[in-house]
Amino acid sequence: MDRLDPFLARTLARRRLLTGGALTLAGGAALAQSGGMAQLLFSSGREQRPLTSGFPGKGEMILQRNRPPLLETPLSVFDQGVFTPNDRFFVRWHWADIPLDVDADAFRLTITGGKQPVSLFLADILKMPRISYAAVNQCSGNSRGLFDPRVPGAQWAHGAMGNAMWEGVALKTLLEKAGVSTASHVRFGGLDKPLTQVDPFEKSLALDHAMNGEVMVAFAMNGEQLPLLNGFPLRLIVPGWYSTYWVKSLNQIELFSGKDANYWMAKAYQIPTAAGANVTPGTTDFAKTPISTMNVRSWITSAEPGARIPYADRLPLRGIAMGGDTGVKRVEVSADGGQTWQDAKLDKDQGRYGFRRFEASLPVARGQVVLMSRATNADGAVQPMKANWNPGGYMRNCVEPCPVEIA
Ligand SMILES: Nc1nc2c(c(=O)[nH]1)N[C@H]1C(S)=C(S)[C@@H](COP(=O)(O)O)O[C@H]1N2
Ligand SMILES: [Mo]
Repeated sequence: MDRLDPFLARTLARRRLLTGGALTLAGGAALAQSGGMAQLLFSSGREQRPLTSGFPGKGEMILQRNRPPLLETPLSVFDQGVFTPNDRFFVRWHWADIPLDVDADAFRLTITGGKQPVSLFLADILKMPRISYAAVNQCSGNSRGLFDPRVPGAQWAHGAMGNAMWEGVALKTLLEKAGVSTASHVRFGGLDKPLTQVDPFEKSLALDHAMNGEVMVAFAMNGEQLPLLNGFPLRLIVPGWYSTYWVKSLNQIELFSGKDANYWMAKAYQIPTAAGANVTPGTTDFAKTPISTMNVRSWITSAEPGARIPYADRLPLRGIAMGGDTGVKRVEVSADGGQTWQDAKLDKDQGRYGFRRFEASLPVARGQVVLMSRATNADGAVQPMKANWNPGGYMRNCVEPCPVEIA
């Protein structure tokens, strides 16, 4: 039987971000706030951020920066389901000149450096064989605001991540159309542009990785076309890898040989080669390598840090875990700051690159309680108790204490 297919029935609709109204993203005008403030617990204490519903296609988000937009997903959203709704999915752009209006009929994806140049309309791509899977999109600097001592960069709490069901064409299929010759790498670029004479935001992958059949050029997210702020009409999905590689509004693919000298590969997004991407705080002189695969993490989502919870002799807990570049094998929970642990019940497996929900119920007494969750992935990697540190604020994956008051 034919699957209901909203993408072939009609081509992707033209996406226009600014339709007038109060918000002029491009002009950097003040945002209409929805009133509330988010309380984020950073390493140096609580900080407030405005909540906003002022961005087109987005519900209530934590406003980290206006232009270009950095919008964080409130933790409570992750408590509502294993997939992060498109209208609550975090947003991150590097350059202020982001696409505000894309004509889906005129849009083209070009592939150069192969045996023949290829230029594809969206309609062409929609006719190609598709793949689909769940995968977590997580910023390399997710949870950076919890680094101690603090480091510069976007001060995210834990909401610079989201899990979606992605659908698109395997990058391999597209590269085969171009004819892979002797290239060693593949570079990806999007429609956004820097305002000054600096390197555009471009990332590259080794050819073997690009051809693994999993790396995807996606046109759909959770069964809908991509929101413009999340990369309409096409974005790269590199499952298991940090989202710095997940180039949005992807319109250029280039096969090349040799080392990528672009700033975003050669200079930015470098992590220490040391275990756990961990160096002594303050150190800047260490062996570096480009960030790549994600690590195992978990979060309690049924309570926010600092919450007051009415007393009952057992406290029900819920949360989410991710394995990094493999599945989640186990999640343990603690209500005594990590002295004793109990296995949580894992919810349905949605695929090894996605979130896995868990739940548990723990005996608690009245007073201050520190809740924790600790995940183990399919490779046996366990979240460490101690946080890592590096100057970029990358790859945090320690057990996150969630202090609450049972009253
Ligand atoms: N074209 C383009 N793609 C991009 C970026 C960008 O600045 N431009 N930022 C990357 C980074 S660092 C992140 S964290 C993710 C954010 O994806 P999202 O906005 O869909 O959540 O997009 C990635 N892809
Ligand atoms: Mo990022």
